[in-house]
Order: sequence, then C-alpha cells, then structure tokens
Amino acid sequence: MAKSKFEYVRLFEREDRCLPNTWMVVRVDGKGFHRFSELHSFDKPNDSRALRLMNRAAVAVFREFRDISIGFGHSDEFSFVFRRSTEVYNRRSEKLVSLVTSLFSSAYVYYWGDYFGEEKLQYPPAFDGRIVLYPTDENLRDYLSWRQADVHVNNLYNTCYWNLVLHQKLTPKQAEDRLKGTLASDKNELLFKEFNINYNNLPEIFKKGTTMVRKSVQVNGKPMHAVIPLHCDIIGNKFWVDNPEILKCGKLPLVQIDESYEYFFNNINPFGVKFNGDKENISDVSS
Ligand SMILES: Nc1nc2c(ncn2[C@@H]2O[C@H](COP(=O)(O)OP(=O)(O)OP(=O)(O)O)[C@@H](O)[C@H]2O)c(=O)[nH]1
Ligand SMILES: [Mg+2]
Repeated sequence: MAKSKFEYVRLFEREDRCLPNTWMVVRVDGKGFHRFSELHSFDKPNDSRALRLMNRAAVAVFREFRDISIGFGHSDEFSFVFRRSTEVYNRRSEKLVSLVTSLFSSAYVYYWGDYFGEEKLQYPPAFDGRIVLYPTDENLRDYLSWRQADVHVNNLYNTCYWNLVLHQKLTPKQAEDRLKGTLASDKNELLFKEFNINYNNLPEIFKKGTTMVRKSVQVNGKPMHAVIPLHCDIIGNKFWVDNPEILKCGKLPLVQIDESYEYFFNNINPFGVKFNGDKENISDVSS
C-alpha cells in the first residue's frame, strides 16, 4: 500500500520495550483517595469493603494477563509482577501500564456495587500507574517486602491515630503530636493500655495486605485454575519456600481446596461445581 506523505511522523514515536529477562512490576495507585475515602465513608483506618474491592479489581487484571505471577496490594495501591520471560505486548511498557491501569480502574467501578451496596459512587475514581524493572529475584523480593513493611508501619500508625481521634476525641493535630517520635512498641502499648486493642489480633488483611497468587486447585477430582488472595507474611523465607513456582515461573502446583481461603475461578461452569461452603469464601468469577 502506498505510504502517505504524513507517514514520517511515526519516526517520532519511541521504542519503549522493557529490558528482557527482568521482572516487570506495574503498580497502580488511587488518585486522591484521601478525599475519595472520606466522600464514600470508608471505615477508619481500614475499610474491608474497599480492600476486598481492590482485590476483586486485581483478580480482573490477573484474568486478563496470564503472565502475572504474583500481586500485592493494600490501601489504594496494587502491584502486579510479570514473569521475567514474558513477551506479552512485546514487553512494551506504555501498553502494559496503560492496559493494567485502565482495566483495574474499570473493574473497580464495575464491581463497586458488589462491595458497597447502596453507597453510590460520587464520581469516577482514577488510578495512576507506573512500571519498574527489577533485574534479580532478590530485588523483586525486596520490592515486595518494602510494600508489605509499609502496610505494617501505616496500619500501626493509622490504628493509633484513628482511635485517638474517634474515641479520645483528640483533634488531628493533637493525635499527630501524641504519636510524634513514638516507636512501634510505644504504639502497641498505647493501643493495649488505652483502647484494649491487641494489635496482633487485628485481621491479617489489615496487617499484612493482600498477596495474590495462582494455584491449580483440585475440585471434584479435577484441576481448576484459581486466583487466591492471601494475607500472610512474604518478607520471611517461608512463603518463598512454600511457593517456589512464583520465582521459578514453573507449573502451578495442584493444591487441595482450603475453605478458609477465597478462590476466584476462571470458569466454574464446565465442571458443574457446587460448593457447600460460604459463598463469601468461595467465589465464582465466571460471569
Ligand atoms: N478511611 C480509609 N481510608 C483509606 C483506606 N484505604 C485508603 N485510604 C485513604 O487513601 C489514602 C492513600 O494514600 P495515598 O495514595 O498516599 O494518598 P492519595 O490521597 O491517594 O494521594 P495520591 O495517591 O498522591 O493521589 C490514605 O492516606 C487514606 O486517606 C481505608 O481502608 N480506609
Ligand atoms: Mg493514592
């Protein structure tokens, strides 16, 4: 086909392929969620509905991009780790960031009602996105550890802060002053002594965030691909020893169903699966 005289403008486009054989991490983060959470009456400091909605939106991204091997999210952010060998969209960073971010945002809106019921969305929320490359497994683990350590630091602070404001009626400034210069042990003690809260007993999702993994799950004797949100420690070695396929990008191991987890299956219908368990715990996302 003859080229138009305008064709040369293509030369202005830049090559944006990510380096081969590196872990590609796309992280999305809610824009202005400080205001968004206020406007939509999120529970303080943690809103379970909001966290579960974030996880649901992340599952939508996992379903679309099969080369994501692990994800991690908390608050208004979620990170998606693409296997180092992936050739998805020729590893084009702009394609990947824009697709992950827009799919995450639209899924967040699409599933809003499932988690927030009558609470209406007041305006269309937006998420920003970025991509960062990590050359070694150690770098990747340190990245994920960094995000999980952040959950703990923020959650401990926010739990103290909001208890001081909501239950001791301190002003935001007074609460900030009260917490200035305190160590983690001071905050644990404050929670225990003044609010009878044992930090260790708070829900794991608040303390550890959500680690999203894939497994092959044995259901009625048949293997089914599932995406599973976990709320466990990923800083220590145990998680990586128990789940070696994540870094090796190997075949998904076949695991037995554990009713204490939530499972998101790609397609539940062909197997005619019926669960007796709580629908909350075992979710079908085939729709
Ligand atoms: N009450 C409540 N607020 C939350 C919850 N999750 C997130 N947020 C709010 O969302 C904010 C997220 O932090 P940031 O991403 O740093 O702040 P942001 O307002 O989104 O600002 P930008 O990301 O820079 O646009 C927190 O500071 C909280 O104000 C929640 O479960 N409950
Ligand atoms: Mg934000």
